[in-house]
Amino acid sequence: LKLRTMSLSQPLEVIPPERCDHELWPEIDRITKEQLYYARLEVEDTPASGGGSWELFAEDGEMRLYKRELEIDGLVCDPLKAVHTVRGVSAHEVCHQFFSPDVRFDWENTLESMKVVEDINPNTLIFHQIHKRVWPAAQRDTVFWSHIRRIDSNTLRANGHPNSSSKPLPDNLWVVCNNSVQRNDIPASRCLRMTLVVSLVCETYIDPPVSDISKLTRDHLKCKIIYCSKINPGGWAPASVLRALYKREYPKFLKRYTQYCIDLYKDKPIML
Ligand code: 16C
Repeated sequence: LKLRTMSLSQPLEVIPPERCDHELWPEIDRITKEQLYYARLEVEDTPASGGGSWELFAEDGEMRLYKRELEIDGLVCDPLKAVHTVRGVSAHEVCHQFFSPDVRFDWENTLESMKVVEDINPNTLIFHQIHKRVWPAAQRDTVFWSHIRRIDSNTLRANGHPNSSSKPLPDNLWVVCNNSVQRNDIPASRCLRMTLVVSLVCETYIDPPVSDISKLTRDHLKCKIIYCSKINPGGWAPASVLRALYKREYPKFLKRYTQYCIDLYKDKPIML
């Protein structure tokens, strides 16, 4: 309970790249920025990674989910991009819950087990997760680093987009990036090792604006959420089952996860 309470309110220290000497740090820094750029490209104007255009496959209110069909060595690896807007929570809060290991079982229902195998710095962990088995395929596991950071306006401008000048800048922006890492010391045992690159990019907009920050309430918070994933199943999985599975599960995940954040924070002080 103590850990949980702390994790909800404790502000995260943002570690500048030059202060981390872990061998993975250059990769973590580069991939996080690349994924941030990729996530913030507009679906309408831009190709999905690897070319081709995004295809809308699910829509519910503000939530829209797009996919692109891609097969690698006969395996379905369709990239996904989901956009959603919710009110009552900040980008920091939504990203913090996604990163934090101590609440993962509260919202993630694909898991059989989860372990933090390395603590790189306060904003970066390496996870080993064993996912629930989906019949008739073999069980999967994943090993990935997960990194959370706040993006300041200078980084955002340097990371700019062709259409960025016409878009309003968010009041703040956070990103969590998860990316597979090869770890020969963590055997896959009875599982097939899935690989992934996942990003959760959240933008806070103060809407309607407040002139006096002390008057800010949760009714002023609008959070734009962009969730992107590229998953390689890592071995045989029937294409039709896989596509039916993700078309059903990603919208459920996004709704469940955002509602979880809204419910969790509704009576708590705002963590901007
Ligand atoms: O991003 C999410 N969670 C993070 C923290 O756990 C992290 C983990 C991502 C991996 C989630 C994939 C779980 C799939 C397990 C079963 C695979 C069986 C394959 C065989 C099927 C015949 O980043 C939130 C994750 C939300 C997941 C929604 C459900 C996705 C369903 C299937 C995904 C496989 C896609 C394969 C490529 C198209």
